[in-house]
Amino acid sequence: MDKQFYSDLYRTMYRIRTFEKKIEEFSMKGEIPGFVHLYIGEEAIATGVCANLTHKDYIQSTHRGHGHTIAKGARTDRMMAELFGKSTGYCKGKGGSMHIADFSVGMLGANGIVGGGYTLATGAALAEKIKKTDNVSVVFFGDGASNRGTFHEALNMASAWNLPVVFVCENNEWASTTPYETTTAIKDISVRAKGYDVPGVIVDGNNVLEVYEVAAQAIERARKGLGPSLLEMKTYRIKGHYVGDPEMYRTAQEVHKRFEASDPIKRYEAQVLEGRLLTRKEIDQIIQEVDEEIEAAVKFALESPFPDESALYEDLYVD
Ligand SMILES: Cc1ncc(C[n+]2csc(CCOP(=O)(O)OP(=O)(O)O)c2C)c(N)n1
Repeated sequence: MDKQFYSDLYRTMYRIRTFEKKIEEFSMKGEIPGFVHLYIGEEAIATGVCANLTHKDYIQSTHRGHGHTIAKGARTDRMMAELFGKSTGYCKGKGGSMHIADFSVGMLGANGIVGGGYTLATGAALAEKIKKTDNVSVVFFGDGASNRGTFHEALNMASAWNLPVVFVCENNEWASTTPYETTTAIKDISVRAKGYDVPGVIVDGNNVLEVYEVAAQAIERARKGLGPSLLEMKTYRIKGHYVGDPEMYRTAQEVHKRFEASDPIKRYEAQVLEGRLLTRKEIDQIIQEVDEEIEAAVKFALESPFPDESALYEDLYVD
């Protein structure tokens, strides 16, 4: 791996973190309409997985989708504008956080329906198989979503039909206000892979290099026509379920302790500095460039117009 590889991983993770912090700030001020779910603390997953994908590959995202969208290569200015409800946004300001998609980079969409992505990603994989390409499809989902019936239906079909799709579970230990163990009978979601005769792997989801390596194997397997895999990324939800969540169900100390121990950006920074893969100066340069990019994205969003009233009934149906 060359320097570019290591700096791209840092840039993507830091870009997601910085984007999310801005969203939190403006959402708390009431300037961003609707619900927003932040990806802070989970950046290594989207970053490590998507580093293995090209724009011809697909991803299907979730309600917590900004990180996936950024990691797949979408533009932060158009995302920011969408979140502010502006006409320059990805959905012309009419969709908001949970509907952002960018087909030009293979990002098929966020999804407000928990567990709504499996069948879409499996369908995309089936299309690629029929077209005889070596493109793959990845579906991200939470631990809560793994208890939806669609998970089992899609994984079974993907395995039975040997489809190029990778199931990436982001086990952050929470589903809204509900802790993992109260809703899920098994300790590890990855063991469900056995029931569908596919590889199931547990990954440290806060270690971007480990995520990258395990995802590389699963994606390669899918590209070669050897079928799906289930990857369980162990992580932790650092922020409330949504911006503004009073979080009555856990203590701030508990969250602080977990973040201190597992912050994926801090951990990666230590790895690359220790291993002399990047210098402090190179990291600071990335930080400065990304800070400028996100400031410019906010400016773009703030200066863009809201959609015109006449656009209310446009784009409701796709031919
Ligand atoms: C079908 C459906 N049921 C319930 C909800 C409400 N809801 C939104 S997010 C969420 C929790 C999802 O938890 P998880 O899948 O673990 O993802 P996380 O929020 O932890 O990333 C729920 C229940 C929904 N949006 N869709």
